[in-house]
Amino acid sequence: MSPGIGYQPILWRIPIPNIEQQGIVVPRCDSSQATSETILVAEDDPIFRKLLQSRLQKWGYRVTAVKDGGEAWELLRKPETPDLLILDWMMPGIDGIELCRRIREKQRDRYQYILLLTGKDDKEDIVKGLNAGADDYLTKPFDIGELGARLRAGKRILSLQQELIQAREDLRFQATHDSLTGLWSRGASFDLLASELQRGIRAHAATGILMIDLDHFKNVNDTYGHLTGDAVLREASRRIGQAVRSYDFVGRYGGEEFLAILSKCTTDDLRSVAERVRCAVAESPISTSAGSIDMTVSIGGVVSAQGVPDLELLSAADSALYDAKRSGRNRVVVGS
Ligand code: GH3
Ligand code: MG
Ligand code: MG
Ligand code: MG
Repeated sequence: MSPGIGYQPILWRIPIPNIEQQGIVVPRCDSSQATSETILVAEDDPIFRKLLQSRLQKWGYRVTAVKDGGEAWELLRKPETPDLLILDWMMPGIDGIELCRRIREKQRDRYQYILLLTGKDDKEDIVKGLNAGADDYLTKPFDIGELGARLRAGKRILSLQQELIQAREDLRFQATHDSLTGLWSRGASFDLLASELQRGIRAHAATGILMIDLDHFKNVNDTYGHLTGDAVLREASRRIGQAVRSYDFVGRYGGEEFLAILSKCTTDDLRSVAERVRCAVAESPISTSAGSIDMTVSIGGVVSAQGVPDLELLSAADSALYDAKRSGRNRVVVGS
């Protein structure tokens, strides 16, 4: 009743070392293997369902047990569903194979590992089950220890998959954020500006931009060194990020220059957000390991007229910033 030699479920796609071959003892599945994993069991035979449920609970799983495919599908359509599924093939209504198909068709950000329970051990049926989207199968009646081992294999796949998702998210973050300040990177800021301007055109709303530049920042580096300069940059970035509205974006445009993109923004909004940013940086000295350092920013802002290209807007904000610098720094100038 065991799977044929050479049978490898999803494992063929992701190389996983055979831990038993490496001489590592795989513990028997018993109650000492506490796990907080949740499992969905869909099984129409009440005795078998109860048996499965109590054994899985003994192993530490949180179990949701349902009596047919329809109930299982109701649950699986909810946003938060278990990643480990044990589905009986033969059930009234929606059977295990149809459930597999539906689960695989559904767009989901996390993979669900499906162990199919079947009374069939005909090769063709097994192929049908795997083709429908099952990752593995067990032919009834099965050894309970084998069930435990197969669930552990499923959990290994799921945790690898979680690691991959996490790695992809980390890479995405690194590619779009500045490593020193955690703000959006220059490239991502341009993309955000372009899409925000497009959104503004569709919504008949203006977008505001602020060019924010630290005043006499070179003096900080010259007086205290670059590491202290970095600390000041980080704290100034944090203050700027906190002073804008929750739906605005702030990016690091250059060395000590920042770009804030303010969606749905009137000239009055622009002025008030810019003043908040200016005050947030200037209101108290920035404390560093080298002592407290006073810092101020100059800000140039513009509000987009519909359809003005992003580069023209940036250059208008840049000229406003230079006006702010020329007229004494620590101030906001709104250009047109
Ligand atoms: P202004 O008021 O006219 O803007 O004067 P400023 O000194 O702020 O401007 P300037 O362009 O002369 O100097 C900017 C300095 O910012 C020079 C550069 O070394 C420093 N800088 C740029 N990026 C970083 C960084 O990541 N860390 C540190 N510590 N310094 C940086
Ligand atoms: Mg059944
Ligand atoms: Mg500067
Ligand atoms: Mg500058």
